[in-house]
Amino acid sequence: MKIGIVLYPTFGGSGVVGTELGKAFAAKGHQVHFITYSQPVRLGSFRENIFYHEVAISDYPLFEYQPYETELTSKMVDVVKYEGLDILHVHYAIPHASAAFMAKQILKSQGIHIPFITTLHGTDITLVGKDPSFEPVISFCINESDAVTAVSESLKSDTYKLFQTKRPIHVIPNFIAPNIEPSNGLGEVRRKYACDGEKILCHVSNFRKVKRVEDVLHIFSIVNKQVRSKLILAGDGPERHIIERLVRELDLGANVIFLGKIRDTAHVLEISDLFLLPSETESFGLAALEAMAVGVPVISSNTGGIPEVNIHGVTGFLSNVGDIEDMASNALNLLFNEEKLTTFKNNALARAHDFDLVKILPMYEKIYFELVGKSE
Ligand code: GMT
Repeated sequence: MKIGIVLYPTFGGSGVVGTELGKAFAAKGHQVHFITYSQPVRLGSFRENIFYHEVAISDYPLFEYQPYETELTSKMVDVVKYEGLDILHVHYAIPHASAAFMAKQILKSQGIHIPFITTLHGTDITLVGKDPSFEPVISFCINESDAVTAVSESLKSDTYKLFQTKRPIHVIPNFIAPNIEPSNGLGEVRRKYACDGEKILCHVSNFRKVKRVEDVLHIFSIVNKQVRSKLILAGDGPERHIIERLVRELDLGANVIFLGKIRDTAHVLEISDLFLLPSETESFGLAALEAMAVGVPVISSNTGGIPEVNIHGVTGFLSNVGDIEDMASNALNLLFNEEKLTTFKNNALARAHDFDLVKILPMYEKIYFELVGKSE
């Protein structure tokens, strides 16, 4: 099959999921064409069956805002037509689903049928999407997509609550890609960040308000008073300067390490004892699953789709959003008890296998085949 994948090529979860999915389909022998404005960060080096089509963004002086959606649409039309794609899979509703709808109509006028599948990832529905200025477009795109998937039951139910749609939404959870190469000399790497006997807590995000990175610091501040520990923060984003200031205010400078944006977080997670994810809302929490996949228990909020991934009292603990005292006490509960921590680490690893790519890939593939087999 020839598959076109449209995504945000950045560090965000939707881009990671779209890219890993494309890589997996290419490995299975499908031809995969990524269509986006820059090379997806997780794409890696040259691979068989993978093609990348860059959407060039013009800077015509008349436009105060460049019409990305229009340029994306034109590129989609071009790639479908000249590469002979069978299906388009767009990750994130805005503006990818509306561009796909438009591309589909243009191609239809030229006698070409192209089905498109839209995967809803979270903020396109729960934050950006519920903004009244986007609502009519998103409702329309959900209704016009040939198939719609959501990454959790929670996101599916939010979509029905927030949008005018009754159409079936398939829940296909996010997954773990099997390309994490175990690193050598973990102990040595660990010693670069923490002294012997110190614990390492970790948080990875895009430092947006919704991630509540301030809570991460407050939790760590409580933990650090009772357990010798370090906090590693990976990622970057609009809240980072606030967080840096808070680190100074809380006098945590010696114990908090900012790594900034890194491509491969697995190696940072591997040296961590606990992962903190106190988000305001989270449709799935891919970062938590990635932590669990290398055996790191998760201390998180109980919002959105997180409880579908992190099991309270088994793979970590869940608390109400903003309840930093409870999250800190849950972290200490594990850090004080080495045996319990080891059990939770093993549980986290085992739970992550429920989300192995081999289990998830056929769910998408089934939809692709159904749509491609069906002509309008
Ligand atoms: O978390 C973000 O802000 C990025 C966003 C994205 O679209 O890249 O993540 C969303 O999609 C991820 C992949 O499906 C999910 O794991 C995240 O939970 C979801 N983020 C939110 O719902 C806030």
